[in-house]
Amino acid sequence: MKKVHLLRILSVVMAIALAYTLIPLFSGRLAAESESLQNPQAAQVNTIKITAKKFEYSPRKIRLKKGVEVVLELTSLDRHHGFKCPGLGVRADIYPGKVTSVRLTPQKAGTYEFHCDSYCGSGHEEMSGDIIVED
Ligand SMILES: [Cu+2]
Repeated sequence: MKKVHLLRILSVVMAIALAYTLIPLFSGRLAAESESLQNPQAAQVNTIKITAKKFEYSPRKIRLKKGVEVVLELTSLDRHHGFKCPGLGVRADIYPGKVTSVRLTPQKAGTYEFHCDSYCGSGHEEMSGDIIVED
């Protein structure tokens, strides 16, 4: 009799513990879903993949919209390169087999040159491209 009573208490305690773990999970998910319905950009930030190799970037021209956040995903196809865009305050190292993410929200329209700032060989000085920010 006493044992049955104890088991009943234990199962109630466990049910409460389970509810406490599951409810925040569910409500967190609901909040995230309703946020993405109200503001699609909160859930979806545009990603632009850029590859680097001796002695060029692909793509060489990147078009962005003023005030719209993007993530640049940089990777190298051969060796260590740099990615420096002084006009937008961006600098990163790019390695083969690794993705370097740079988050950026351009605030001013214009053309911003970027280049490799890690010496990579005879064509290093010409390794560059443009980020074009449009209104
Ligand atoms: Cu270089």
